[in-house]
Amino acid sequence: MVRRLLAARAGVLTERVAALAGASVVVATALVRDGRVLAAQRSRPPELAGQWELPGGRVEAGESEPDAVARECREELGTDVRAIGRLGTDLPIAPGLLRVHRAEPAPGAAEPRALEHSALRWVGADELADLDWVAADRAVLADLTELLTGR
Ligand code: 9L3
Ligand code: MG
Repeated sequence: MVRRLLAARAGVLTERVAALAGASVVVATALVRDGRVLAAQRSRPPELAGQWELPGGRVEAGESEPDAVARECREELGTDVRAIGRLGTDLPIAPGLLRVHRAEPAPGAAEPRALEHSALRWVGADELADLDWVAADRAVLADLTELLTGR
């Protein structure tokens, strides 16, 4: 409980420091359905093309992170999701920090489509290691495994 409180405080602090420093926050979505997470294969930029990621993008000014998750999933996947909490810790990336949010499909949501990615794939815990993940997302694989297996 105390640890969770401290972690939450630390999260708020990093967010404020990042905002003050002008660093951008990028959200990534761990969309889970039937025990699998949705992985998306990047189509750009050339140095990341072909690698897999948790879909998402930059949080816009004045936008909450859960709203950014929902907007990015509508833009990139053409589907509605609900963000339901953080997964793992803040991960340093070139433009600032990456924060992963767990999400579930909104009721009646359309099947995700690769509107900006090269491909999509629902991945089970035992297949996570098979994908060539972008470096930042590799750091969240242990947390993802825990999430998918309930351990
Ligand atoms: N990024 C890394 N892992 C992710 C996401 C969604 C994004 N799971 C990095 C790649 C880009 C930057 O964050 O350098 C912004 O992402 P986007 O707007 O190009 O998707
Ligand atoms: Mg994106």
